[in-house]
Amino acid sequence: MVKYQNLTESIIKGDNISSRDIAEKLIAAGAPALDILNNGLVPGMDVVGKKFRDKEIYLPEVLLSARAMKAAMEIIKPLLSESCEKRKGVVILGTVKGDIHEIGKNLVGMMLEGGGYTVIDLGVDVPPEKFIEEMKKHGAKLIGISALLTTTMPAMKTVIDMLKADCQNAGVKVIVGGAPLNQEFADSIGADGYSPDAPGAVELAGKLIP
Ligand code: B1M
Repeated sequence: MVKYQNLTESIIKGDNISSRDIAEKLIAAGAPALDILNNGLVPGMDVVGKKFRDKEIYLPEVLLSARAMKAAMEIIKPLLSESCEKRKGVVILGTVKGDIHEIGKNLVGMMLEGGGYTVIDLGVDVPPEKFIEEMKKHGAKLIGISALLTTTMPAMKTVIDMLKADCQNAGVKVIVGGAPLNQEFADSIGADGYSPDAPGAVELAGKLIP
């Protein structure tokens, strides 16, 4: 009988064959998709993040773990969307222009989906005007921006400034996150919220667009 812990271990090991297989077995055993995400996948990536910070593992291992997480997500994602009967608002999500880091952004997206939001993921290296364009297209009330490079953080302010320049966008909120950010930076660029992690982003969404 497979357990969430087995899935966590496959993520830490970076084994995409096992992670997919275990996710399939958990689904077959009746485990809810959201529990698989919260109790199996996220704890695995948390460990990987800590090990990387402590220099116990290096970049290739982080990338293997991300691949293992993606493989399991392919199995649970369709069920994750179905599991929330009443969808909440739409969130436009992306990594800021000039930045191609996506692992943290993807985690945030998955957790928001799991939390009942419809996520329009614009991917990486997203131009400021694209955030605004997609927000309007989908009638979204929340934009989430991720940045992992100190050099790309200022481009987050460009999105916020463009948003605020048009009074028709009043009521649209922006949340930001990414390893080099903090609350002080978020405040300085006029963001409506900052979270250091993916669960915190879901909490923020709940407060800003309940
Ligand atoms: Co790069 N990289 N990287 N990298 N990379 C960092 C960020 C770096 C700190 C490594 C280092 O030097 N120690 C450094 C930045 C230094 C700086 O800016 N001061 C760096 C650099 C320099 C670079 C390049 C410039 C290297 C080069 O080419 N010379 C280059 C830049 C390319 C570009 O973007 N234009 C580059 C490239 C890459 C790879 C492509 C190889 C790869 C990315 C692969 C991918 O994403 N598909 C990569 C990786 C993997 C990393 C590290 C090792 C790991 C990042 C990661 O995925 N962490 C990173 C080192 C580090 O962070 N310690 C590093 C795991 C992830 C789960 O955490 O993204 O922080 P994180 O997300 C967290 C929270 O931050 C938060 O929730 C997540 C989950 O809890 N969060 C949000 C994130 N977004 C959020 C949004 C929210 C709310 C919360 O609301 C919207």
